[in-house]
Amino acid sequence: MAKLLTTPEVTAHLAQRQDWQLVENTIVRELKFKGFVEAIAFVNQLVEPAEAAGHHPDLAISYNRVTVTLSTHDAGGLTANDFALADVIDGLVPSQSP
Ligand code: H2B
Repeated sequence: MAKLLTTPEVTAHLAQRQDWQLVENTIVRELKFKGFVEAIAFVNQLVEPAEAAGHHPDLAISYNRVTVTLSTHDAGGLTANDFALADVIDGLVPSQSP
């Protein structure tokens, strides 16, 4: 099982990722899209890399907003796997996303 990160390690990872916020023992990014179809299309893009990594985001969709919450459930907190998946997700965000 992946090792839980220490608080300084989490702080250092977050310092490099301005779009992610620490919420309790998770990291969260909120994204806004043009509409529902675009939001769902984005979520669909996450399926393959999440499956490939064996690491899955918690997702909440509200019309054109997608809230992505990452934590390692098996470890009960944040591990390197969460920040690796955050980087994959960041790479999928359309640059024109408002
Ligand atoms: N995703 C996340 N976010 N955390 C986990 O602990 C986790 C997962 N565990 N996806 C994986 C699946 C595990 O249960 C399977 C057996 O690989």
